[in-house]
This record gives sequence, structure tokens and C-alpha cells, in this order.
Amino acid sequence: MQTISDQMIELPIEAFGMSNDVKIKEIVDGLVHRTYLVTDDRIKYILQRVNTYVFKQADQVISNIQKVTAHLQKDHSFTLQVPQLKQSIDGKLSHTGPEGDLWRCFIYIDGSTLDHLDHLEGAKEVASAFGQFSAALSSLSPDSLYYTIRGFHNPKDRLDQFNFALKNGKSDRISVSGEQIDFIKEHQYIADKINNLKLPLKITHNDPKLSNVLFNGNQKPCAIIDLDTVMPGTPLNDFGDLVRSMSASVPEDHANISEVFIKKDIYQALEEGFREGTGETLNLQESANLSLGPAYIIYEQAMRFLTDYLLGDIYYRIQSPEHNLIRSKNQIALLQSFIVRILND
Ligand code: GN1
Ligand code: MG
Repeated sequence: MQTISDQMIELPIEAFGMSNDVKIKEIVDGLVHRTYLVTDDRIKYILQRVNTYVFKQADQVISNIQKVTAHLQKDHSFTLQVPQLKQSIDGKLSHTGPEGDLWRCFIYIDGSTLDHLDHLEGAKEVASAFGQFSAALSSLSPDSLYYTIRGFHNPKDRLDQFNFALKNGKSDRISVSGEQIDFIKEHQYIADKINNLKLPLKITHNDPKLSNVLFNGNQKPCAIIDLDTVMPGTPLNDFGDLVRSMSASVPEDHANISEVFIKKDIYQALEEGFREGTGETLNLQESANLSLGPAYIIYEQAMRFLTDYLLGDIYYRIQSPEHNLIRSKNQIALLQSFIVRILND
């Protein structure tokens, strides 16, 4: 065990066969897990404590990752590097600590994430990489994967959670969020539209944002990471989250909403890249309705942040009491811009 002193988190170094002489650095990124870069005699690993509040069935997450990575590794047309789990000394792909804390360890991929990317060619390459990921997994049956988070991008489930928060949330927070609550109610038609399409289930990444892509020294995508939410879904949602995260003018928690808008040229580059990457695996119905993906995902994210705010910040990590409300207002502004600049254009 090694302890990170300021947080008193014990890292199960020995359980993954590393020496007691490792270097540890916390990677503060992502809103869900705790992530550490561990260097053992110049070999690097990514050690993560899985958030079992978010992922209730962590063994199913590990099982999905194992199936998906094995499938991608066999597919020689998939040119990106594939994350690989390191076995524990017990021969397992995860380790449970004394307090039921669940850990897993990836072999480090030599690459880095980018905070922002706003040149068109880069945006196209990222979208194409996620498209290729989707295309490569089109030959793996969606039935072979677990739903690692129930109803993750299911419009009905998200609306149920929102309505639950309206009934059971903190009354002071409900009263200051009237405008946002009304907006969510008035835009439910977006959720209904995508629901009514009855799109076929396919394997999707479900968190395809810029920070889940590793870039090599030439600034080209070299790996897609964060496979926790790879499960059955629709490619429209993957395209949606790409647009949400990459074509926004500012980060998702930027408080000055007058500066929030969709960059149309980036949107177009993402669309081109995603269509190129998915190729023939995108069917006609998906292709014709592609722009509904971002509309829904931005709407859903506005609703998720607001739901969490009303319930008292139980899901997303926050840095200030109003963080989730700021995020929700930001996503609402982004959706308004998307409707004007893309959907109704
Ligand atoms: C969470 O932890 P991270 O940053 O990869 C969330 C995504 C949201 C995102 C918003 C499992 O992702 O769905 O889009 O925050 N992941 C989960 O920043 O809920
Ligand atoms: Mg994630």
C-alpha cells in the first residue's frame, strides 16, 4: 500500500505486482474516478479507483472493457492503440481493497490529452477516430455487453430522474432554478423526437469527448480511452457528445453564458470526420437524423447537471456550491445556440 498523504487514499500498489518504490502522481481530470499515474522502475501505469456510486456493478464495467478491447485488438483495420488492463497478482483485472474500494490498472499509453482543439483538421481527425471506433465495434453484438449505467442516455430515464429531483430536491435550490427548470420542460420535445425514432442499438462509446482521446507527438489521435460507458446505444449520441464537448466556444462550466455558442465550422468538421470514420456502418435513418444527436445530448447534459444541483450534488464532483447550476446554465445556452445555428439553419 502507498498513501497519498493529503487525501489519505491508499493505493493498492502491491496488489498489481508493483514494487514499493513507485512514483505516484494524481491526474485530476474527469469528474468520476480517482486516477493516478504510477511509475514503477520507468514502467508507467494508470491506476484508478472506480467510482462504485456511479458504476454500481463495477465487475460488469471490467467485463465490457475486456470484451471491447479484445475485439478492437483483433481488428487490424482499427489503427489506434487499445487500452490494456494489467492483471493483479491474483490474476484478476481488478482489485478490491479492504473497504470494498475497487481498483483497476491500465498499461500506460504514451500520449497526452488536449484541453482544447479548435483547428478544423484536428476536430475532423478526432471525430473520425470515434467513428472508426464505432465502425470497428459494429461487428460485436450489443447483446454481449452490459449496461454499465442503467438508462445512461435514455431520454425517459433522464426525465424520470429530473422529475424525481423536482419532487425531492432541495427546496431553496428548486426556487432559484425556475428559469432552467422551465427550459428543460419546454424542450422535452427534443427527447421525444429521438425516442420516437426507435433507432437500432449499436455499441457506442458514450463519452466521446476530447479529453478521452490521447494524442501522439505529432498531435494525431493515437488512442481512445475511458471505456467505462461503452455499451449499447446509438451513434447519434456519440456524435452528439463530440459536438457538445468540442464545438462549444467555452468549457462546460464557463459562467459567462453570453460567451457560450456552437462553432459552426468545428461542427461541420466533426460531422465530416464522424461520417468518414463510421462509413457504411451508419444507416440511412441515422445519417438523416445525425444532427438530432447533439441536440439531445446537450439537452440531456443540461438536465443532468440541473438534476444533480437540485439533489444536492451527489453525482458530479464540484468545486463550488453553484458549480452544477453554472454547468446547467452553460449547457442551456449551448443548446439555444445549437438550435439557432445548426438545427433550424
Ligand atoms: C462525466 O467523468 P467524465 O468527465 O469522464 C460523465 C459524462 C458527462 C461528463 C460531463 C459516467 O464524464 O457522461 O458527459 O462527466 N460520465 C459519467 O463533464 O456519468
Ligand atoms: Mg468518462
